[in-house]
Amino acid sequence: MKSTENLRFLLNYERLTQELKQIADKVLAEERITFDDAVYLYEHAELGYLGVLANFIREKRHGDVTYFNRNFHIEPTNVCVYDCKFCSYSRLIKERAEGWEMDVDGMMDIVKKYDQEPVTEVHITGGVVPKQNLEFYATFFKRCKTHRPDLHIKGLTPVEYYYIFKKAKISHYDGMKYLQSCGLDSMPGGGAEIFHPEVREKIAHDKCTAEQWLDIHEQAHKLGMNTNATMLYGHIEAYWHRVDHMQRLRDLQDKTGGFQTFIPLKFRNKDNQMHYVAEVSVVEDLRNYAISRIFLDNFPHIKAYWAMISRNTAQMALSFGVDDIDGTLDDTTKIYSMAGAEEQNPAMSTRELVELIKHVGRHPIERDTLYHVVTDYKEVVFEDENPKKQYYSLPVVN
Ligand code: V47
Ligand code: SF4
Repeated sequence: MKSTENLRFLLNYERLTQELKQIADKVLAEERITFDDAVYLYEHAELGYLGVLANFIREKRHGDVTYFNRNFHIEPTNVCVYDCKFCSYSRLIKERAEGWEMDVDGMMDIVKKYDQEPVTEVHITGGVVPKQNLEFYATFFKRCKTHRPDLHIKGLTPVEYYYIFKKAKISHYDGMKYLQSCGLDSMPGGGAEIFHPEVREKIAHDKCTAEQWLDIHEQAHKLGMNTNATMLYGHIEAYWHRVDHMQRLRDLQDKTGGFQTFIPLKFRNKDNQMHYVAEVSVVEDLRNYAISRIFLDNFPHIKAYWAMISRNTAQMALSFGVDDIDGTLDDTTKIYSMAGAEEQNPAMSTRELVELIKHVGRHPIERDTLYHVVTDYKEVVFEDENPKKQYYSLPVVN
């Protein structure tokens, strides 16, 4: 473990502003930083400083371990009743009539395609349409669990749930309880965008509010489900909007402890109504990962979605607070490729992902949804790989 003195040396401590010194002292003493501290970091802290502090927290909690999960995605529809300005779905559909709406059989056909694959999770996400209502998902969850009981169902977001519970005239708690009894295991982090109404009303004016999003997660946590949270950053929001977003998540996490992972999602501007908004730089992506790792002290994991930010940025993110990389197998999630994601063909084999992690001196572990170890790849040598091959290793400061 790096000593505090050595970390201060790496921070160039004596040359820091008083504010940056105080924030560094708090982080090194494992104390919580405030809202104002986080805004100050966004406005004034440079990349190296943030990397040292975020990596200190990351290594304290997870050492060199970097998690990944083998899952597959189902997008039941790409049509949507909502009109989020950043979304590349709705506009393309209207213009090119490229919409699809699956039925339960169609979704089961996708599940069955993976019968012989060692996947542990199905991640379900997509648009919102009237036909895919409470009974539609209840039927699908039941059939999926009957077909493959060990497959973890990480399904839908409060955007869908708010819509279908309202139509079914059922409370958030009762709706989540019912779907849990049908086989739903956990919830992904989508639909959060930016919570503050000043931004939310401009980019996602007609879907669930921040309060509704947070309440549905709270009910899921009460039922013992683990969930994730995202933040769509790098568009029209100010830094303090990002901090406000994370503050609301940190507060709920203090109350319930049900969040597992925070996933910052970089806004991509292709083929959507916000195409005129420039995308932020890779440096800003790394700063954002680091500040979220520092601020969200009660979140166990920070995840990078490599298909969205590129393989190289994902590797760098592992030194800026990230301990989890999403997406293996054939992750063909259309929502990102349509929006201009770095990887237009976002498929990576397990071997490629393991090597990507090892190349930056980290220790790859395949996990299940709840972070139980499935396979430890530290010593695994792939067929035809040179066992003497040396991976780059980070220098250790004692
Ligand atoms: O809520 C839509 C985002 C999210 C764009 O929980 C965009 O494990 C960038 O939440 N540019 C859905 N992002 C995906 C999601 C997710 C992804 C990976 C893992 C997990 C998890 C959850 O996609 C939406 C929205 O914030 N999105 N359009 C865009 N143009
Ligand atoms: Fe619909 Fe989700 Fe796209 Fe918004 S982001 S329009 S809710 S699919």
